[in-house]
Amino acid sequence: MTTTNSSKTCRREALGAGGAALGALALASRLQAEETKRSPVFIATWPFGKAACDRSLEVLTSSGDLRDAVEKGINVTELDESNQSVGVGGLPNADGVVQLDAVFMDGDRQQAGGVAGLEGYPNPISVARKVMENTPHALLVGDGAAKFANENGFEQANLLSAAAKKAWIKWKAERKPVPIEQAHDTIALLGLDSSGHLVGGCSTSGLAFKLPGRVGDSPLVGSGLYVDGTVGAAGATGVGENVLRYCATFLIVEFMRQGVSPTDACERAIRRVVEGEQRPASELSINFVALDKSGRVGAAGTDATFRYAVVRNDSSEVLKPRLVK
Ligand code: SD4
Repeated sequence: MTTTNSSKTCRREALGAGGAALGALALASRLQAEETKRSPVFIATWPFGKAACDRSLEVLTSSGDLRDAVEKGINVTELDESNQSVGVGGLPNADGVVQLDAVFMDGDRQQAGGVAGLEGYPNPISVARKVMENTPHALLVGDGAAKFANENGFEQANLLSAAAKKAWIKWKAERKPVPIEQAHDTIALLGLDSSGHLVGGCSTSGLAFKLPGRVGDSPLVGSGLYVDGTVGAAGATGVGENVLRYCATFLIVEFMRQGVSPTDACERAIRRVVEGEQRPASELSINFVALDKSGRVGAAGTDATFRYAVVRNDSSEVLKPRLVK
């Protein structure tokens, strides 16, 4: 009897414990379901990134397609002639020719496509996406990139605005180095949808009056942009040479993989570059945005003027990043 009683007691306790375990499981799966239904978020470099992210959210809301959302958001900046570092209106190279760089990445199996030194096409991010989707390659350059754009139905346009031409003529006459703050304004835009899918893009005309053929960090996977669907994404703006030699956005994602927050991950990458360069941060002009898979965002930079935009269902704002000195 005693045995039976105690075995009954044990069974009851076991059932109780089992019930608690079942309850915990149900709670965990509900939390997971809520987690996977998180609000979408877009983050982009510079204040003009806000209009781009607003557009991204609009496209995501109406189409549900995150790739479209990221592409169309970046298109807004590319077509804004007043932005002198991206797409139409971008400052040209030393020969007076606008050469554009862009990369598009889908974090699902690190799919990527890029174009570098592309001339005559106003939306390099769209061409980059096509490279990713329609070719087995990850990067097309120069004439090959332009031929691909043409064959895929992209329309050509004059990219050299009157203002950019004027700035180039002045630069040629004076041959003075361009202050870096005036020479960069690249857009890197990262998006996370409510199912946890991550996509990003980066688009630029590169540094003003660069040597013809010079390619910066922006179209290079792991430099101007990196998206790992299992961890998070990061994007860069600033002096490409100081970003690409350290694969800085790859580094940021790797820090996030180790559990570091997006802002701290950006700062750590900057510290790594500072250490490698043995120069003060203030000389480097490198700025980053980051987004992890759970929707946390962050940014850090060495330029006091750097700002970034974050857009969610219930907010759209321009924020001050952590300044690394
Ligand atoms: C480049 N990183 O080509 C780009 C320029 C840039 O904001 O970011 N401008 O080096």
